[in-house]
Amino acid sequence: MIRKAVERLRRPGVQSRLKELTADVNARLPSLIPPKEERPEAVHDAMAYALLAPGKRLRPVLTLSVAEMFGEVTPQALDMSCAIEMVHACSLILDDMPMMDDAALRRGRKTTHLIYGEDVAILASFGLLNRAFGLVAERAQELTLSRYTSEDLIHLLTEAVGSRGLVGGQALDLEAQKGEAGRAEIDLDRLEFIHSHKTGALFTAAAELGAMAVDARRRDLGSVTRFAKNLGLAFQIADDLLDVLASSEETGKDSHQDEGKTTFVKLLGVEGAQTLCSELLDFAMESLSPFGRRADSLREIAEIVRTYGRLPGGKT
Ligand code: GRG
Repeated sequence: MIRKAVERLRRPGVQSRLKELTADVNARLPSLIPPKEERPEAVHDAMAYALLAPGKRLRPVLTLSVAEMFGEVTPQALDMSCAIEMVHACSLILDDMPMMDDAALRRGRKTTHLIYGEDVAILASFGLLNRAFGLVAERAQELTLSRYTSEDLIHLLTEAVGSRGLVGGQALDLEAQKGEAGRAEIDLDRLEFIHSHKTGALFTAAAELGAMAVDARRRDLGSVTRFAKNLGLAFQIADDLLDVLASSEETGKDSHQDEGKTTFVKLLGVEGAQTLCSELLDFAMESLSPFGRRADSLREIAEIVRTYGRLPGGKT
């Protein structure tokens, strides 16, 4: 079944559709944040610097591919996908800061705090986060949905970001790093918890938001959630693999950043991590079976993640 899916993906149409969706996101993002000339100029400039840097746009394209599977890419779905990218950019600014990962390179450029200072970088990250929530609230109110309220959409994002989502995963990740220097050994269960929150939660919210924005049936939403959870965890494992296997020229960010951390690669070895990544993607693909050919863009996203984890050069 999986082989058949992969053969279908070789059709040129699917890949070019993902490229079109990526282009739609890139074209829309600049108009959704305040202009750099508006006060406070430094914060707005830093927001644009972090958000418009050349990222892969995987999460917003996931939102749009799900929306398209159940309906179409509406202007509301497009803006909500951009809101997801804003949350992601916010998390990257914070993650790169000295008190967290202390990274110098992101998306092939100096990290935001190195250009603008830590004070402005923090404010820019909150500026992006706030704009993301505002945008989802504005667009959700324009929708007439039979299955979801606008509050459901906003609530989805708040849960994904909060202490039961990204914030929680990051907190436990930092705690684990401190523990390694002194005590706590971290096992696979705890690592899965950390990454399914730190990384998986935003993938899941991205996909669910796409489904809810076009009023997908609740039963179908469940399949989308299963797909995105497995995809998000697989993506984090692929990211761990790249940290070991690829150079910073290839990834556009610092390599060997995870040296002091427990990662899937450290616990399972390169081959073990590759196998787990691939198995999770197979599970993800299985959740798409009710949707037939309509899910081809999602299958392609999963294949991109599979390739990303295998080859050095998952460049942004
Ligand atoms: C308040 C939003 C918020 C977050 C605070 C800092 C933090 C909590 C969480 C960190 C989340 C994080 C940065 C996880 C790493 C996920 C990851 C693998 C990022 C790389 O994603 P890519 O490769 O990046 O998609 P590009 O640059 O292509 O967008």
